[in-house]
Amino acid sequence: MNLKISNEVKQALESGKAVVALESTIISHGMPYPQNVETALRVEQEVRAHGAVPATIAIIGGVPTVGCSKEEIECLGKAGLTATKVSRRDMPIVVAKGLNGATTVAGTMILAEKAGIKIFATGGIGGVHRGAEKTMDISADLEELQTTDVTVVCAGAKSILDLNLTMEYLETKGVAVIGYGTDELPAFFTRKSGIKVGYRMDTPNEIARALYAKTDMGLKGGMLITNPIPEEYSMDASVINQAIDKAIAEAEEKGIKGKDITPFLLDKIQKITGGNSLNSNIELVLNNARLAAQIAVELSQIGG
Ligand code: PSU
Ligand code: MN
Repeated sequence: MNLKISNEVKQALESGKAVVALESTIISHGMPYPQNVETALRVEQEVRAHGAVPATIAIIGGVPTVGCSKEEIECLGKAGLTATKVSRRDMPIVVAKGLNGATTVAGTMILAEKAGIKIFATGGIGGVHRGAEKTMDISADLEELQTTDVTVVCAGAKSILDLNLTMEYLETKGVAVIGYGTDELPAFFTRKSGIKVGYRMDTPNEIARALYAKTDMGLKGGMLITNPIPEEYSMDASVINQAIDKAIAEAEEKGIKGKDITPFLLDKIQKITGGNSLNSNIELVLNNARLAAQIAVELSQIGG
């Protein structure tokens, strides 16, 4: 296949240096322009500042690209919701048509694995939607964590999802959910959800050793590392939950479904809560980039 890996990323991988994958749907569909582009570039800086090489992943003109340029990031950020959101099922279509595509967590994991990148940082993952017992809306991100050898560092999941069902699903799929410095699953904008994670780990080294053991045992799939938003940026749970309920009610009213629902809800929540939630969102992504870089450095030191 035609996989374009930037020179910097290629050299880092060849010399066993730490590399962190970054997704692009968060740029096009997760935040408004121009903050999305500014954030994507700051996230890359944060990864570098902690000793790893960033690899932003997308499909550019039909070419799966690992290590996007500033211009490519700018282009995806400007395109916003008009860029194609690429999860597993969309990938061959976007490649065959020669389109630009922003990769989701699942899409980014697929390309990161092909490039040989083990660690990936993002904001929030997709999961089991509220009401999934009727709609069967379960993000392909969860299946990908079962089968693809990439570990995702996130701030938990937003309560646009059913967090209990998301945890049950991951357990069924054999995906370990680790709380970084916490026993509780973080809920993206807030540090707590009242739901227990599988394991608590307190250092990047502890996480790297678990990842090393998984690879060493030949166990397929990734782990999910959940990193609570820093206290000073966390939001008031009732404010954010009200915004989420309102956004979900509007999506139901408008009959929004399938791949459009997550971007619709993210956009609505941002509009309802204003700059507040955007700032929290930016800070938690930076926080995850930092932890992912630290884990990647530890992993490269133990030869994983
Ligand atoms: N949740 C967020 N921010 C995001 C996403 C989800 O809090 O940016 C994006 C990610 O790219 C994720 C995708 O992989 O949405 C999930 O979409 P779906 O539910 O359609 O699988
Ligand atoms: Mn879905």
